[in-house]
Amino acid sequence: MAGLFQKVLIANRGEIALRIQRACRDMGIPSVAVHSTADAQAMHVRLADESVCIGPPAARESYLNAASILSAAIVTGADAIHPGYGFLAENAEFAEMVEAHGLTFIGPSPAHIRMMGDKIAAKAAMATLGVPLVPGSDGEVTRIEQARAVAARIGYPVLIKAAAGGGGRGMKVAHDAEGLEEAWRVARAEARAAFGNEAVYVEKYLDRPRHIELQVFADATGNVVHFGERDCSLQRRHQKLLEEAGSPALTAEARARLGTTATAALARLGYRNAGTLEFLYQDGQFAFIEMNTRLQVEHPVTEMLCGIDLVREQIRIAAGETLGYGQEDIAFSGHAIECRINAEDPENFTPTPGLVEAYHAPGGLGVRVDSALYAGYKVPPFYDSLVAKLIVHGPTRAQAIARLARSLAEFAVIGIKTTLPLHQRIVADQRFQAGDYDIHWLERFVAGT
Ligand code: MV4
Repeated sequence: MAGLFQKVLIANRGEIALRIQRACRDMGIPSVAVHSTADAQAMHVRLADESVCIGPPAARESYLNAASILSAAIVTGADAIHPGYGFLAENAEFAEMVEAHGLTFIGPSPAHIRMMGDKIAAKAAMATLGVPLVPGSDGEVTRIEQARAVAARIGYPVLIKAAAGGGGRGMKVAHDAEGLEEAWRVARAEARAAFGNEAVYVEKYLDRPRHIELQVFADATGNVVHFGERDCSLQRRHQKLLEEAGSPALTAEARARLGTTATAALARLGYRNAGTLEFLYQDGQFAFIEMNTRLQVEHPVTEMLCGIDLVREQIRIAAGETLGYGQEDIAFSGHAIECRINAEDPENFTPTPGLVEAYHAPGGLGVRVDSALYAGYKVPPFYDSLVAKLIVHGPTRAQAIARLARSLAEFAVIGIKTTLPLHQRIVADQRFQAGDYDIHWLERFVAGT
Protein backbone atom coordinates (compact mmCIF):
# COMPACT_ATOMS: atom_id res chain seq x y z
CA MET A 1 0.00 0.00 0.00
CA ALA A 2 2.32 2.71 -1.24
CA GLY A 3 1.25 6.27 -0.50
CA LEU A 4 -0.18 5.41 2.90
CA PHE A 5 1.90 5.83 6.03
CA GLN A 6 5.43 4.57 6.79
CA LYS A 7 4.47 3.72 10.34
CA VAL A 8 1.51 4.45 12.62
CA LEU A 9 1.86 5.10 16.35
CA ILE A 10 -1.18 3.89 18.31
CA ALA A 11 -1.75 6.28 21.22
CA ASN A 12 -3.95 3.98 23.28
CA ARG A 13 -4.11 0.69 25.19
CA GLY A 14 -6.17 -2.49 25.56
CA GLU A 15 -8.69 -3.75 23.07
CA ILE A 16 -8.76 -0.60 20.93
CA ALA A 17 -4.96 -0.51 20.59
CA LEU A 18 -5.14 -4.11 19.40
CA ARG A 19 -8.02 -3.27 17.05
CA ILE A 20 -5.98 -0.50 15.38
CA GLN A 21 -2.84 -2.65 15.30
CA ARG A 22 -4.81 -5.33 13.41
CA ALA A 23 -6.03 -2.81 10.80
CA CYS A 24 -2.46 -1.57 10.28
CA ARG A 25 -1.19 -5.12 9.85
CA ASP A 26 -3.97 -5.94 7.36
CA MET A 27 -2.90 -2.87 5.38
CA GLY A 28 0.82 -3.72 5.52
CA ILE A 29 1.62 -0.70 7.65
CA PRO A 30 4.06 -1.18 10.57
CA SER A 31 2.76 0.16 13.89
CA VAL A 32 4.16 1.22 17.24
CA ALA A 33 2.47 0.40 20.55
CA VAL A 34 2.86 2.68 23.55
CA HIS A 35 2.35 1.62 27.15
CA SER A 36 2.61 2.72 30.74
CA THR A 37 4.80 0.77 33.18
CA ALA A 38 1.59 -0.93 34.41
CA ASP A 39 0.90 -2.22 30.88
CA ALA A 40 4.28 -3.82 30.07
CA GLN A 41 2.58 -7.27 29.94
CA ALA A 42 -0.52 -6.07 28.06
CA MET A 43 -1.59 -7.91 24.91
CA HIS A 44 -1.40 -4.78 22.74
CA VAL A 45 2.31 -4.64 23.68
CA ARG A 46 2.99 -8.39 23.38
CA LEU A 47 1.57 -8.48 19.84
CA ALA A 48 3.17 -5.20 18.72
CA ASP A 49 5.80 -4.83 15.97
CA GLU A 50 7.54 -2.32 18.24
CA SER A 51 6.68 -0.69 21.57
CA VAL A 52 7.70 2.28 23.68
CA CYS A 53 7.14 2.84 27.40
CA ILE A 54 5.68 6.35 27.77
CA GLY A 55 5.41 6.76 31.52
CA PRO A 56 4.10 5.60 34.90
CA PRO A 57 0.69 3.98 35.54
CA ALA A 58 -1.32 7.21 36.01
CA ALA A 59 -2.91 8.03 32.64
CA ARG A 60 -2.13 11.71 33.09
CA GLU A 61 1.58 10.87 32.99
CA SER A 62 1.41 8.26 30.20
CA TYR A 63 -1.59 7.87 27.86
CA LEU A 64 -2.53 11.55 28.33
CA ASN A 65 1.07 12.76 28.15
CA ALA A 66 1.14 14.45 24.72
CA ALA A 67 4.87 15.28 24.79
CA SER A 68 5.82 11.71 25.72
CA ILE A 69 3.61 10.22 22.98
CA LEU A 70 4.86 12.63 20.34
CA SER A 71 8.47 11.89 21.30
CA ALA A 72 7.76 8.15 20.97
CA ALA A 73 6.40 8.77 17.46
CA ILE A 74 9.40 10.82 16.43
CA VAL A 75 12.06 8.43 17.77
CA THR A 76 10.41 5.39 16.14
CA GLY A 77 9.96 7.14 12.79
CA ALA A 78 6.16 7.07 12.81
CA ASP A 79 4.52 9.56 10.45
CA ALA A 80 0.96 9.25 11.76
CA ILE A 81 -0.78 8.85 15.13
CA HIS A 82 -4.09 7.06 15.72
CA PRO A 83 -5.59 8.16 19.05
CA GLY A 84 -8.29 5.47 19.40
CA TYR A 85 -11.09 6.59 21.75
CA GLY A 86 -10.86 8.36 25.12
CA PHE A 87 -7.48 9.77 26.24
CA LEU A 88 -6.31 12.28 23.57
CA ALA A 89 -8.84 11.36 20.87
CA GLU A 90 -10.86 14.58 21.09
CA ASN A 91 -8.12 16.91 22.21
CA ALA A 92 -7.77 19.64 19.54
CA GLU A 93 -4.47 20.91 21.02
CA PHE A 94 -2.96 17.43 20.74
CA ALA A 95 -4.10 17.12 17.09
CA GLU A 96 -2.53 20.53 16.40
CA MET A 97 0.69 19.53 18.12
CA VAL A 98 0.90 16.34 16.01
CA GLU A 99 0.43 18.30 12.78
CA ALA A 100 2.86 21.04 13.89
CA HIS A 101 5.55 18.35 14.08
CA GLY A 102 4.85 17.23 10.52
CA LEU A 103 2.95 14.07 11.48
CA THR A 104 -0.62 13.17 10.54
CA PHE A 105 -3.36 12.97 13.18
CA ILE A 106 -5.70 10.15 12.10
CA GLY A 107 -8.98 11.95 12.66
CA PRO A 108 -10.79 15.18 11.79
CA SER A 109 -9.18 18.63 11.65
CA PRO A 110 -8.33 20.32 14.96
CA ALA A 111 -10.89 23.03 14.07
CA HIS A 112 -13.72 20.49 13.76
CA ILE A 113 -12.65 18.71 16.97
CA ARG A 114 -12.72 22.06 18.77
CA MET A 115 -16.08 23.07 17.29
CA MET A 116 -17.81 19.83 18.33
CA GLY A 117 -16.22 19.97 21.78
CA ASP A 118 -18.32 23.06 22.36
CA LYS A 119 -21.91 21.74 22.35
CA ILE A 120 -23.31 25.24 21.77
CA ALA A 121 -21.12 25.75 18.68
CA ALA A 122 -21.96 22.23 17.46
CA LYS A 123 -25.71 22.87 17.77
CA ALA A 124 -25.44 26.27 16.08
CA ALA A 125 -23.55 24.74 13.15
CA MET A 126 -26.06 21.90 12.75
CA ALA A 127 -29.04 24.26 12.97
CA THR A 128 -27.58 26.39 10.17
CA LEU A 129 -27.14 23.23 8.09
CA GLY A 130 -30.78 22.16 8.50
CA VAL A 131 -30.33 19.42 11.11
CA PRO A 132 -33.27 19.36 13.56
CA LEU A 133 -32.50 20.24 17.21
CA VAL A 134 -34.33 19.86 20.51
CA PRO A 135 -36.28 23.10 21.14
CA GLY A 136 -34.25 25.36 23.41
CA SER A 137 -32.18 28.49 23.86
CA ASP A 138 -30.49 30.09 20.90
CA GLY A 139 -26.95 29.58 22.20
CA GLU A 140 -25.56 30.30 25.65
CA VAL A 141 -27.77 31.45 28.52
CA THR A 142 -25.80 33.87 30.69
CA ARG A 143 -28.58 35.19 32.96
CA ILE A 144 -31.36 33.49 34.93
CA GLU A 145 -33.95 35.85 33.40
CA GLN A 146 -32.94 34.54 29.99
CA ALA A 147 -33.38 30.95 31.19
CA ARG A 148 -36.86 31.85 32.53
CA ALA A 149 -37.88 33.35 29.19
CA VAL A 150 -36.69 30.29 27.23
CA ALA A 151 -38.44 27.88 29.64
CA ALA A 152 -41.68 29.90 29.41
CA ARG A 153 -41.52 29.66 25.61
CA ILE A 154 -40.72 25.94 25.28
CA GLY A 155 -42.50 24.71 28.44
CA TYR A 156 -41.31 22.65 31.40
CA PRO A 157 -39.54 20.37 32.13
CA VAL A 158 -36.28 21.82 30.81
CA LEU A 159 -32.65 20.72 30.99
CA ILE A 160 -29.71 22.99 31.75
CA LYS A 161 -26.64 21.63 29.98
CA ALA A 162 -22.96 22.59 30.06
CA ALA A 163 -21.46 23.75 26.74
CA ALA A 164 -18.27 21.85 27.58
CA GLY A 165 -20.25 18.84 28.84
CA GLY A 166 -21.22 15.54 27.30
CA GLY A 167 -21.53 12.18 28.93
CA GLY A 168 -24.13 13.65 31.28
CA ARG A 169 -21.85 15.83 33.39
CA GLY A 170 -23.01 19.35 34.25
CA MET A 171 -26.65 18.56 33.37
CA LYS A 172 -29.66 19.48 35.55
CA VAL A 173 -33.43 19.09 35.06
CA ALA A 174 -35.90 21.80 36.14
CA HIS A 175 -39.45 20.43 36.40
CA ASP A 176 -41.06 23.83 36.98
CA ALA A 177 -40.36 27.56 37.33
CA GLU A 178 -39.68 27.09 41.08
CA GLY A 179 -36.83 24.66 40.39
CA LEU A 180 -35.23 26.62 37.57
CA GLU A 181 -32.88 28.91 39.46
CA GLU A 182 -31.45 26.09 41.58
CA ALA A 183 -30.91 23.88 38.48
CA TRP A 184 -29.29 26.78 36.64
CA ARG A 185 -26.94 27.59 39.53
CA VAL A 186 -25.94 23.95 40.16
CA ALA A 187 -25.35 23.25 36.45
CA ARG A 188 -23.11 26.32 36.13
CA ALA A 189 -21.14 25.48 39.28
CA GLU A 190 -20.65 21.85 38.13
CA ALA A 191 -19.63 23.01 34.66
CA ARG A 192 -17.09 25.42 36.10
CA ALA A 193 -15.66 22.79 38.45
CA ALA A 194 -15.55 19.97 35.89
CA PHE A 195 -14.57 21.84 32.72
CA GLY A 196 -13.36 25.29 33.81
CA ASN A 197 -16.14 26.71 31.64
CA GLU A 198 -19.47 27.71 33.16
CA ALA A 199 -21.28 28.30 29.84
CA VAL A 200 -24.70 26.57 29.81
CA TYR A 201 -27.68 26.32 27.48
CA VAL A 202 -31.31 25.28 27.88
CA GLU A 203 -33.23 22.47 26.13
CA LYS A 204 -36.70 21.03 26.41
CA TYR A 205 -36.37 17.85 28.50
CA LEU A 206 -37.49 14.79 26.52
CA ASP A 207 -38.85 12.25 29.01
CA ARG A 208 -38.47 8.91 27.20
CA PRO A 209 -36.22 9.21 24.15
CA ARG A 210 -34.02 6.61 22.52
CA HIS A 211 -30.36 7.46 21.99
CA ILE A 212 -29.61 6.97 18.32
CA GLU A 213 -26.31 7.85 16.69
CA LEU A 214 -25.31 7.96 13.04
CA GLN A 215 -21.87 6.88 11.80
CA VAL A 216 -20.60 9.21 9.08
CA PHE A 217 -17.41 9.34 7.03
CA ALA A 218 -16.07 12.09 4.81
CA ASP A 219 -13.05 12.38 2.52
CA ALA A 220 -11.07 15.47 1.50
CA THR A 221 -12.99 15.81 -1.78
CA GLY A 222 -16.28 16.41 0.04
CA ASN A 223 -17.69 12.94 -0.49
CA VAL A 224 -19.72 12.09 2.62
CA VAL A 225 -21.41 8.77 3.36
CA HIS A 226 -23.12 7.25 6.37
CA PHE A 227 -22.86 3.66 7.61
CA GLY A 228 -26.23 3.60 9.32
CA GLU A 229 -27.31 4.20 12.89
CA ARG A 230 -26.63 2.58 16.23
CA ASP A 231 -29.15 2.39 19.04
CA CYS A 232 -27.26 3.12 22.27
CA SER A 233 -30.23 3.53 24.60
CA LEU A 234 -29.09 0.78 26.98
CA GLN A 235 -26.96 2.83 29.34
CA ARG A 236 -26.42 3.07 33.08
CA ARG A 237 -25.12 6.34 34.53
CA HIS A 238 -24.13 7.42 31.01
CA GLN A 239 -22.09 4.26 30.48
CA LYS A 240 -23.29 2.23 27.50
CA LEU A 241 -23.72 -1.50 28.14
CA LEU A 242 -25.16 -2.84 24.88
CA GLU A 243 -25.49 -1.32 21.40
CA GLU A 244 -27.36 -2.40 18.29
CA ALA A 245 -27.10 -1.65 14.56
CA GLY A 246 -29.68 -0.88 13.26
CA SER A 247 -32.06 0.48 15.79
CA PRO A 248 -35.10 -1.72 16.45
CA ALA A 249 -37.14 1.51 16.59
CA LEU A 250 -36.45 2.92 13.13
CA THR A 251 -38.33 2.40 9.91
CA ALA A 252 -36.39 2.34 6.61
CA GLU A 253 -37.99 5.69 5.82
CA ALA A 254 -36.81 7.33 9.08
CA ARG A 255 -33.31 5.89 8.55
CA ALA A 256 -33.10 7.29 5.00
CA ARG A 257 -34.33 10.72 6.14
CA LEU A 258 -31.74 10.85 8.92
CA GLY A 259 -28.92 9.80 6.59
CA THR A 260 -29.74 12.30 3.87
CA THR A 261 -30.01 15.25 6.27
CA ALA A 262 -26.82 14.42 8.16
CA THR A 263 -24.54 13.69 5.19
CA ALA A 264 -25.65 16.87 3.39
CA ALA A 265 -24.86 18.88 6.54
CA LEU A 266 -21.38 17.39 6.98
CA ALA A 267 -20.54 17.97 3.33
CA ARG A 268 -21.31 21.69 3.75
CA LEU A 269 -19.27 21.75 6.94
CA GLY A 270 -16.19 20.44 5.13
CA TYR A 271 -15.83 17.68 7.71
CA ARG A 272 -13.24 14.97 7.13
CA ASN A 273 -12.67 11.43 8.52
CA ALA A 274 -14.97 9.56 10.95
CA GLY A 275 -17.69 11.23 12.97
CA THR A 276 -20.79 10.29 14.92
CA LEU A 277 -23.88 12.47 15.23
CA GLU A 278 -25.89 11.84 18.40
CA PHE A 279 -29.66 12.22 18.34
CA LEU A 280 -32.53 11.79 20.72
CA TYR A 281 -35.46 10.04 19.02
CA GLN A 282 -38.94 10.31 20.48
CA ASP A 283 -42.43 10.24 18.90
CA GLY A 284 -40.98 9.70 15.42
CA GLN A 285 -38.76 12.82 15.60
CA PHE A 286 -34.97 13.13 15.60
CA ALA A 287 -33.22 15.92 17.48
CA PHE A 288 -29.45 16.43 17.25
CA ILE A 289 -27.69 16.82 20.62
CA GLU A 290 -23.91 16.31 20.15
CA MET A 291 -21.27 15.15 17.69
CA ASN A 292 -18.31 12.89 18.50
CA THR A 293 -15.18 13.38 16.41
CA ARG A 294 -13.56 10.02 17.22
CA LEU A 295 -13.78 6.32 16.49
CA GLN A 296 -16.28 5.01 19.04
CA VAL A 297 -16.16 1.98 21.32
CA GLU A 298 -19.25 0.56 19.59
CA HIS A 299 -17.96 0.94 16.00
CA PRO A 300 -17.84 -2.87 15.47
CA VAL A 301 -21.64 -3.20 15.24
CA THR A 302 -21.51 -0.83 12.26
CA GLU A 303 -18.63 -2.80 10.74
CA MET A 304 -20.61 -6.03 11.07
CA LEU A 305 -23.69 -4.42 9.51
CA CYS A 306 -21.85 -2.93 6.51
CA GLY A 307 -18.88 -5.30 6.14
CA ILE A 308 -16.48 -2.33 6.20
CA ASP A 309 -13.31 -1.87 8.26
CA LEU A 310 -13.82 1.60 9.76
CA VAL A 311 -10.25 1.89 11.08
CA ARG A 312 -8.89 1.10 7.62
CA GLU A 313 -11.16 3.82 6.21
CA GLN A 314 -9.90 6.29 8.83
CA ILE A 315 -6.28 5.54 7.91
CA ARG A 316 -6.92 5.76 4.16
CA ILE A 317 -8.74 9.08 4.43
CA ALA A 318 -6.10 10.56 6.75
CA ALA A 319 -3.47 9.61 4.15
CA GLY A 320 -5.39 11.63 1.56
CA GLU A 321 -7.16 8.82 -0.26
CA THR A 322 -10.76 9.25 -1.36
CA LEU A 323 -13.53 6.96 -0.14
CA GLY A 324 -13.87 5.60 -3.67
CA TYR A 325 -17.55 4.69 -3.29
CA GLY A 326 -20.87 6.40 -2.72
CA GLN A 327 -23.87 5.91 -0.47
CA GLU A 328 -25.53 3.64 -3.06
CA ASP A 329 -22.58 1.23 -2.80
CA ILE A 330 -23.05 0.66 0.94
CA ALA A 331 -25.22 -2.35 1.74
CA PHE A 332 -26.74 -2.90 5.18
CA SER A 333 -27.08 -6.57 5.95
CA GLY A 334 -28.92 -8.18 8.86
CA HIS A 335 -28.47 -7.01 12.44
CA ALA A 336 -25.54 -6.62 14.86
CA ILE A 337 -25.38 -6.33 18.67
CA GLU A 338 -22.45 -5.56 20.99
CA CYS A 339 -22.16 -6.31 24.71
CA ARG A 340 -19.52 -4.40 26.65
CA ILE A 341 -17.94 -6.79 29.14
CA ASN A 342 -16.48 -4.84 32.07
CA ALA A 343 -14.25 -5.97 34.92
CA GLU A 344 -16.94 -4.93 37.41
CA ASP A 345 -19.13 -6.62 39.96
CA PRO A 346 -22.43 -7.17 38.07
CA GLU A 347 -24.40 -6.38 41.25
CA ASN A 348 -22.93 -3.02 42.22
CA PHE A 349 -20.60 -2.07 39.34
CA THR A 350 -17.51 -1.64 41.50
CA PRO A 351 -14.31 -2.35 39.50
CA THR A 352 -12.78 -5.81 39.87
CA PRO A 353 -9.15 -5.61 38.71
CA GLY A 354 -7.01 -8.68 39.25
CA LEU A 355 -5.69 -11.92 37.80
CA VAL A 356 -7.55 -13.65 34.96
CA GLU A 357 -6.90 -17.30 35.85
CA ALA A 358 -8.58 -18.78 32.80
CA TYR A 359 -10.11 -17.38 29.65
CA HIS A 360 -12.24 -18.80 26.88
CA ALA A 361 -13.79 -16.63 24.15
CA PRO A 362 -16.86 -17.73 22.16
CA GLY A 363 -16.72 -18.23 18.40
CA GLY A 364 -18.58 -19.45 15.36
CA LEU A 365 -20.30 -17.75 12.45
CA GLY A 366 -21.23 -14.14 13.09
CA VAL A 367 -19.37 -13.94 16.42
CA ARG A 368 -16.54 -11.46 17.07
CA VAL A 369 -14.64 -10.74 20.27
CA ASP A 370 -12.54 -7.58 20.54
CA SER A 371 -10.47 -7.98 23.70
CA ALA A 372 -6.91 -7.80 24.97
CA LEU A 373 -7.51 -10.38 27.72
CA TYR A 374 -5.59 -13.63 28.10
CA ALA A 375 -5.21 -16.30 30.77
CA GLY A 376 -2.59 -15.10 33.23
CA TYR A 377 -3.19 -11.41 32.51
CA LYS A 378 -3.62 -9.13 35.50
CA VAL A 379 -6.22 -6.42 34.83
CA PRO A 380 -4.63 -3.23 36.22
CA PRO A 381 -6.68 -0.95 38.50
CA PHE A 382 -5.69 2.32 36.78
CA TYR A 383 -7.84 2.43 33.67
CA ASP A 384 -11.34 1.95 32.23
CA SER A 385 -12.92 -1.36 33.24
CA LEU A 386 -13.90 -2.42 29.70
CA VAL A 387 -12.09 -5.73 29.07
CA ALA A 388 -13.95 -7.28 26.14
CA LYS A 389 -16.56 -6.53 23.52
CA LEU A 390 -18.70 -9.39 22.27
CA ILE A 391 -20.20 -8.54 18.90
CA VAL A 392 -22.65 -10.80 17.09
CA HIS A 393 -24.23 -10.55 13.67
CA GLY A 394 -27.20 -12.41 12.25
CA PRO A 395 -29.52 -12.24 9.25
CA THR A 396 -32.32 -10.99 11.53
CA ARG A 397 -32.42 -9.36 14.97
CA ALA A 398 -33.93 -12.54 16.44
CA GLN A 399 -31.07 -14.64 15.09
CA ALA A 400 -28.51 -12.12 16.35
CA ILE A 401 -30.08 -12.33 19.82
CA ALA A 402 -29.98 -16.15 19.74
CA ARG A 403 -26.29 -16.03 18.81
CA LEU A 404 -25.67 -13.48 21.53
CA ALA A 405 -27.29 -15.64 24.22
CA ARG A 406 -25.33 -18.67 23.04
CA SER A 407 -22.04 -16.73 22.90
CA LEU A 408 -22.51 -15.20 26.36
CA ALA A 409 -23.01 -18.72 27.73
CA GLU A 410 -19.74 -19.87 26.12
CA PHE A 411 -17.73 -16.86 27.30
CA ALA A 412 -15.56 -17.66 30.34
CA VAL A 413 -13.50 -15.10 32.24
CA ILE A 414 -12.35 -16.87 35.42
CA GLY A 415 -10.68 -15.20 38.41
CA ILE A 416 -12.37 -11.79 38.28
CA LYS A 417 -16.04 -10.82 38.34
CA THR A 418 -17.34 -9.34 35.08
CA THR A 419 -20.64 -7.99 33.78
CA LEU A 420 -21.23 -11.17 31.70
CA PRO A 421 -24.06 -12.39 33.99
CA LEU A 422 -25.87 -9.03 33.68
CA HIS A 423 -25.74 -9.28 29.89
CA GLN A 424 -27.21 -12.78 30.10
CA ARG A 425 -30.15 -11.40 32.08
CA ILE A 426 -30.70 -8.48 29.69
CA VAL A 427 -30.65 -10.68 26.61
CA ALA A 428 -33.16 -13.09 28.17
CA ASP A 429 -35.59 -10.27 28.96
CA GLN A 430 -38.83 -10.04 26.98
CA ARG A 431 -38.71 -6.22 26.73
CA PHE A 432 -35.19 -6.34 25.30
CA GLN A 433 -36.18 -9.09 22.89
CA ALA A 434 -39.11 -6.97 21.71
CA GLY A 435 -36.77 -3.99 21.17
CA ASP A 436 -39.12 -2.03 23.41
CA TYR A 437 -36.80 0.15 25.49
CA ASP A 438 -35.76 3.80 25.96
CA ILE A 439 -32.80 5.47 27.74
CA HIS A 440 -34.35 4.84 31.19
CA TRP A 441 -35.19 1.15 30.81
CA LEU A 442 -31.81 -0.30 31.85
CA GLU A 443 -31.53 1.69 35.10
CA ARG A 444 -34.92 0.28 36.16
CA PHE A 445 -33.97 -3.22 35.02
CA VAL A 446 -30.75 -3.11 37.09
CA ALA A 447 -32.62 -1.76 40.13
CA GLY A 448 -35.13 -4.61 39.78
CA THR A 449 -38.11 -2.28 39.45
C1 MV4 B 1 -31.17 15.01 26.99
C2 MV4 B 1 -32.13 14.17 27.58
C3 MV4 B 1 -33.45 14.58 27.50
N1 MV4 B 1 -33.78 15.74 26.90
N2 MV4 B 1 -31.53 16.14 26.38
C4 MV4 B 1 -27.34 12.67 28.58
C5 MV4 B 1 -25.94 12.72 28.15
C6 MV4 B 1 -25.86 13.70 27.05
N3 MV4 B 1 -25.09 13.16 25.97
C7 MV4 B 1 -27.25 14.00 26.65
N4 MV4 B 1 -28.10 13.38 27.64
C8 MV4 B 1 -29.44 13.57 27.63
N5 MV4 B 1 -29.86 14.70 27.01
C9 MV4 B 1 -32.81 16.50 26.35
N6 MV4 B 1 -33.16 17.65 25.78
C10 MV4 B 1 -31.71 13.00 28.19
C11 MV4 B 1 -30.36 12.70 28.24
C12 MV4 B 1 -30.03 11.44 28.88
C13 MV4 B 1 -29.52 10.38 28.15
C14 MV4 B 1 -29.24 10.49 26.79
C15 MV4 B 1 -28.73 9.45 26.09
C16 MV4 B 1 -28.51 8.24 26.72
C17 MV4 B 1 -28.77 8.10 28.06
C18 MV4 B 1 -29.27 9.15 28.79
C19 MV4 B 1 -29.53 9.00 30.14
C20 MV4 B 1 -30.02 10.07 30.86
C21 MV4 B 1 -30.27 11.28 30.22
